[in-house]
Amino acid sequence: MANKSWQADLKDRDVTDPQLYLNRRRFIKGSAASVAALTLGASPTWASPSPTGKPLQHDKNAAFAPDEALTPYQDVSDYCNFYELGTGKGDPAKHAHWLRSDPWSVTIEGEVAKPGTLSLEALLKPHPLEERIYRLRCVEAWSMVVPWLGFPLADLLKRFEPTSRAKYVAFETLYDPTTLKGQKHDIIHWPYAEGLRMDEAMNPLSLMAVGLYGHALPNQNGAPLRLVVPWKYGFKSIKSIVTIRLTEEQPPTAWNRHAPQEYGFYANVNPDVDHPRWSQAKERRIGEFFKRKTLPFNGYGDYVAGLYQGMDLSVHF
Ligand SMILES: Nc1nc2c(c(=O)[nH]1)N[C@H]1C(S)=C(S)[C@@H](COP(=O)(O)O)O[C@H]1N2
Ligand SMILES: [Mo]
Repeated sequence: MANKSWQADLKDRDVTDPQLYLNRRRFIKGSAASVAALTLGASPTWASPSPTGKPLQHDKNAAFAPDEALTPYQDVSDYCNFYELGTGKGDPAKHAHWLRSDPWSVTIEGEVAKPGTLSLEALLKPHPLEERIYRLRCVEAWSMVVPWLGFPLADLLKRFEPTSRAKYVAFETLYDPTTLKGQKHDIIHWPYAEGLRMDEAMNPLSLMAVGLYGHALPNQNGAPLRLVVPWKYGFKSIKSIVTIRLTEEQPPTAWNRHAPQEYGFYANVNPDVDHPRWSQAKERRIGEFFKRKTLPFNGYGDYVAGLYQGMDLSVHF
């Protein structure tokens, strides 16, 4: 059932086009929100036009401040994928309260000299936050430009002292089907899992994010801690992480496991490798009408192309 809505969503990608979707939401919000609130007797939990999370102290990283229009906060928080909170693009915002993101702890295990489980506060303490404006492109061909707050994943991993056997990093999202009701549906294998090769994880672009637009992450965007890997399709950027495991073998990942012919382990943004059911040559930036050409590595080739030298990226897609 839920599976069908994912399939349908992909097939009807023009129907759920971000612009149409967002216009529809704005219309509903603008003209019918009060009626809906009266009828349902509930205050809408849709994202607000400005961030509501706790403001977070940070520095701006001038190296990642492209001269591009930012995707408005409301669109970033209203329109996204987070299957634990439902399969529709608006479900994560609507069901954001399903996720209890405080208190939170994270376990670092596997091939590290210093494994452990830390509270979020202890995990974050040594890491100053920076703002980095990154483009993120979903495999469904929409993209956005977001001022993330976070710190390099490499800095976090080094603290736990990876052993010489650590070749990959696996990440897992919280698993709690009683609250994260999307996990009651057998859409993908839960918990959501992602992975990076060690050199990808240590690349300075790989970001552990805890906020956006100057404030703590809204639940629907992966509170309290998520990955942002801007040269890969959005599904690699796993949300609400509770486990980080360093491994010798390539770890299984949710989408690769679900449909290996459609979603590779690497998932580098590559306009030359189409998804079997649609083209990856273009993308629609949320808020824009005309599609734009998708760039190899989502435009981050200078930083990361070297990681894949000698690899056939149409085989390792
Ligand atoms: N745990 C979890 N992480 C997830 C997802 C998900 O369903 N569950 N969806 C992914 C996909 S497909 C995308 S495009 C991004 C979108 O989220 P954002 O708009 O908040 O970046 O989150 C990714 N991370
Ligand atoms: Mo995505």
